[in-house]
Amino acid sequence: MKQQILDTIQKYDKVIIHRHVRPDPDAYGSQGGLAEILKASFPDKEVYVTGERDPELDFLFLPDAISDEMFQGALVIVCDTANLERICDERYSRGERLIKIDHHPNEDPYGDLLWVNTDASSTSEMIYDFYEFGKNQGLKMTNEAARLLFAGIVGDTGRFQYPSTTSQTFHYAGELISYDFDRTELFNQMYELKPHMIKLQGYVYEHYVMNEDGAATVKITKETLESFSATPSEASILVSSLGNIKGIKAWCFFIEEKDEIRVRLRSKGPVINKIAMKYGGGGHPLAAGASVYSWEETEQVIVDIQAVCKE
Ligand SMILES: [Mn+2]
Repeated sequence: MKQQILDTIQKYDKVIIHRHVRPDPDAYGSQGGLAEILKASFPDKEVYVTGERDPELDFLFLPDAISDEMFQGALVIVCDTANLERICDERYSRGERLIKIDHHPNEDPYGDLLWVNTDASSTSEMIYDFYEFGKNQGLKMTNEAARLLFAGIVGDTGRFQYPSTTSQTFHYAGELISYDFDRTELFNQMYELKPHMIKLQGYVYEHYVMNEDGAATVKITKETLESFSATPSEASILVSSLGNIKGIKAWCFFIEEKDEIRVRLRSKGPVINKIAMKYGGGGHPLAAGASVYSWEETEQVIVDIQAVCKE
């Protein structure tokens, strides 16, 4: 598959790379890392990154402005995105060919070429793997590509803590840090929290509820967000903060947005993406998300989380 993808890239003069909505460092990292590798390897090609800008991730890069016409005859590659609905920038279908590169379960096998590796910690790890595979066929790594891929791996592994981290992950991360970028600055950009966020984290620690089976939830209403001057996407950054509570097995943040309540699920063992799917969402077995449309509905989600923790 890697050879087919490389052959296809070589055939096209123009490559447009997408990622998922509500981006995280792996979405940006795999998208931008691949773009940087392709730009360095094929200076004659036009390579673009598209998708709505997320100000929280400006330290990684700013997406390109792309007109509709630019999709004509382009090769479109989508990174880190399990299903079509989650692709950021719906013009992905306007290209000539579509490639999916992802590490989520392949629930929605879209695209003309698909490379899905659920054993990879991150799509950024897969992009490094792709570079390794193609470096004797002209693929070049750059300092900037290394910085972006490292950010993606760090983000999706929770700084190398999650079980998805393998010896290959460490091996690739080790290769990546041999490139010239400021790792300390990158970690600060990824993990420093503004003072209002630390206060909101305090609210989360004070208000989460956990039962004897280790099922925990916290509800963050619009009013709460307003009182901390925080946005829903800022609140979702705190989801992992409950993970170090002794005895916790699975947990959920309910974050009220304009017309919906985002359900952000995390787990240390019980499979929670089935719960997400039940509510029209999806994700990994231990990290998933969905949306519900009333606070009554959140009660049913809580029952579901408690059930998987009891099993
Ligand atoms: Mn990912």
